[in-house]
Amino acid sequence: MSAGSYLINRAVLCTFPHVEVENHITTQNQRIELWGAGTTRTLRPIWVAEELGVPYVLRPIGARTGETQSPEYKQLNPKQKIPLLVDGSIRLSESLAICRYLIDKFPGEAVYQPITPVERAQEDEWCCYIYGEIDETSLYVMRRHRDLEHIYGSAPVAVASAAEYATRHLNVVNDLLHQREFVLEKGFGLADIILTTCLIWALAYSVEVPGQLVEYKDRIVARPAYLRAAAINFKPPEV
Ligand SMILES: N[C@@H](CCC(=O)N[C@@H](CS)C(=O)NCC(=O)O)C(=O)O
Repeated sequence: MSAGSYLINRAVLCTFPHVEVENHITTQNQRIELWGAGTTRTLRPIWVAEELGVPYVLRPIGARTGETQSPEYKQLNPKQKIPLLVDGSIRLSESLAICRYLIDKFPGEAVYQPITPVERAQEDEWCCYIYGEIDETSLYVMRRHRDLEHIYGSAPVAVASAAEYATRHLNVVNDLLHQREFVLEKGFGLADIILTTCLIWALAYSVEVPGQLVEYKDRIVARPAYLRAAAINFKPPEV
């Protein structure tokens, strides 16, 4: 079976004319492929692509469906995680790295692109902080040791502490946003995409989110590109 032949069975009928969801792979295909749908991490690259008008093919494999475990997918991504970007011979995993690649390759006014070393570092500072402290250290710990306790073990103390830890760091971001529309003064960018997807996740997990951040999230998710991306990412597969 080729890496993509399972898609014959998993083809999603997409109502978005600019997004192709293919049921076969052609090796000459140079269009960007985004693998993975259904989670807040897979939402990130789809959202960037929607903001910047990147033409892409969505391969909507899901988390915990076994699809990331297939030998064919393991060949594409030895980490067996989603999301994954394939652009010709380039393969990239890690939602943050994929988003950054798309922003650099398809620059556009909708998403701030840091250029100078200082601009880069300032964006990295917030992306790493939000990703490291809130996504990985807090929310993913809650997911692993509560939702996925059958795999990773139940750890209620760690889950409660992770929720408190998330709130502590969300308060720091809340303070930052007192007088700013976006995480960086220069405008809407990658740090906002990482933050907003974490806020959606945190609220779904009943983590205490400071009020200003809830307002911020409501404002950001009204963006047309977000609405399209969310509809594409969370669209249930048609069988
Ligand atoms: N740090 C990675 C995390 C990727 C990750 O853990 N993805 C999950 C779904 S959100 C996954 O692929 N889990 C394995 C599986 O579902 O089989 C990123 O941000 O891309």
